[in-house]
Amino acid sequence: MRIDVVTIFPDYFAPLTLSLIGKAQDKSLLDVAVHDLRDYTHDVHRTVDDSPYGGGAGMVMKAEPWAEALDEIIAQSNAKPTLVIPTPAGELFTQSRAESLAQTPNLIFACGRYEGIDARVVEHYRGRKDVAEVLEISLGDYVLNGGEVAVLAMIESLARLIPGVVGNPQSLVEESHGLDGLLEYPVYTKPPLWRALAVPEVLVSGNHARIATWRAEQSRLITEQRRPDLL
Ligand code: 6GU
Repeated sequence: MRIDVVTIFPDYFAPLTLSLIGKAQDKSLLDVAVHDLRDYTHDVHRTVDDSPYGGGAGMVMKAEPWAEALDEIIAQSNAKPTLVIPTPAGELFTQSRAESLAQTPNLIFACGRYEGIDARVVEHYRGRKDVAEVLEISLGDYVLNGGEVAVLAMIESLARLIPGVVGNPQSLVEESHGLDGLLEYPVYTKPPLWRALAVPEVLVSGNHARIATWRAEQSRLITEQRRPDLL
């Protein structure tokens, strides 16, 4: 999978060289290229923003550098890319969205800052269905200063679903938002007694059927308590 990220803060993406995502890049399962939006400006100040039409607080990112960057990246793509624009005004990012993005050979993330990107950029690429699929995606109902942190989260969650990135594929099934759509059951390791707290007896019973039943019950209880909307 090829991922292109456009941002005015390329340094935000340094963590992608670490851990499983870094190893995935070493193994060529994943190829992440980060582009500085300011490289697509032509004035001495490398201007990427301007004041909003209609007035109001903050600045808006200019359409021209975005289009130059995106046109170049799209032209270099082998397959038709999916263009993801992180915005708190987008559709909610979910595990099922991560699963579908993990199957996309070419992803482009356009990280907006300030009050967002001139709306004509999305309008333009939405109208060019021959060259890209456009998605506006939000991580949740809160506001970040820009798309960078959201894109790091999206890349981590989709990259771990690419075959070979996570060592044991079974660990992708038995986790929160896994196959059953429930939250994960609690987990324990040695020692069996720690600060007067014992590991639940069933887990040391060796009875795999009882263990599976207990875990399914725990998942349901925890989901009921914390996220009844998932049931
Ligand atoms: Cl994707 N971007 C920004 N700027 N804020 C957010 C978000 C995205 N998701 C939640 N808050």
